[in-house]
Amino acid sequence: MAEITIGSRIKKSPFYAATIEAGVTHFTIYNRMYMPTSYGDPLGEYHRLTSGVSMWDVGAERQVEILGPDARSFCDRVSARDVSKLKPGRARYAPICNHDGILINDPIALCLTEERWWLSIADGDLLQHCQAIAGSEGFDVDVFEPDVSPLAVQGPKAADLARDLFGTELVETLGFFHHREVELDGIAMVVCKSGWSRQGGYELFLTDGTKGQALWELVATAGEKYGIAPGTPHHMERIENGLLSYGSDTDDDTDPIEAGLSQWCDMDRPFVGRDAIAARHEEPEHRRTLVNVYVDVVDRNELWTADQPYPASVDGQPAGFLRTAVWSPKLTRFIGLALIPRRHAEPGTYLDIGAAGIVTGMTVTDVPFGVSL
Ligand code: THG
Repeated sequence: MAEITIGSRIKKSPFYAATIEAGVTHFTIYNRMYMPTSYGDPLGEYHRLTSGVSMWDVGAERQVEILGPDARSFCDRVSARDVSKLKPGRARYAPICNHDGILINDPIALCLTEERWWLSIADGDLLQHCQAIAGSEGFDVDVFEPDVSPLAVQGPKAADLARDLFGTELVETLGFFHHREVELDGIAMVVCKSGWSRQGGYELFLTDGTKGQALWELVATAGEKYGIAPGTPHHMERIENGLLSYGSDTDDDTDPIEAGLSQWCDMDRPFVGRDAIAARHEEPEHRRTLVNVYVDVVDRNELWTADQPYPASVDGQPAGFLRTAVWSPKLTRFIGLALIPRRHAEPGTYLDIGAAGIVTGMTVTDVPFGVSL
């Protein structure tokens, strides 16, 4: 079993010490930070997330702050989604492309004030991209990383916990993707009703990195009566419920349409990458698409450690990749996401996979995994 070296080149979140103390067993590297991916009990963590409440160190979802008179127009220029009318106190999922139309991140954009926005980023160097575009196109903004670290509280009991922490008024008035500045026991944060699960919950954007331990303890203590325990963003739950993992489900040549994000792309505006995306899809049959698949697995225990993605084929010809595969506790079978040529994306199509005999094949389905039949 290989291990990862912990050192100063990779940044630690303000909750890092608390996660070690809480028994984290697995990290991934995300935005050049350590991000917990398991505390050693994937199924237990899944069930706590789907039936109780779970707390996650997602400090690696770094912020890019856009500050200045052109903050709004700048965010609208880099975002494939129209954010030109986003109000202060609101957030929006906002895919971002490079000039070639390739998806390079899928942050949540938070409008704090007219002139102050955060892009809460997935795994990719969005800071440099934004700094370069702000400079080259002459936007009157500063683009930098602020001291902000999200702690997610997710699960059906997250609202009860939030009520105990922040009061009934906040829980009853804060809608989905709304946020507000709050101070709790001298800890300043922005509370947003968001998070990378479909179980409901909040993200506490800590705005003072010296208070990570204090915030962690506050949430853990208040959550005791709801059976809270540390968890992590969870692939079983998010694949069941159709949330994209940029970089897991996509590769370096994926545009947002291929990634299934067309509903978040407002193509009638001149955002960075718009023309290139349109050109890529002039001949849509030459493009790929991300599909849900049922996965045939020989050795269930091997899948946890096997390397992904898996190359797929049809009639011996290469046919894209199974990007991500997991056990679904809800459907009691293996499911996954595959990035494959459109011509093979018809529901019911079977694709071969030769991943050292662990995964043998997959069948495309158009049934959303989150729907109980
Ligand atoms: N929280 C924060 N930052 C993040 C994530 C997060 N950065 C990276 C990653 N997650 C971004 N990915 C997503 C993907 C989907 C959603 C949120 C983050 C999401 N989508 C809803 C949907 O698809 O229905 C709502 C979209 C909308 O209404 O705008 O929630 O989780 N801080």
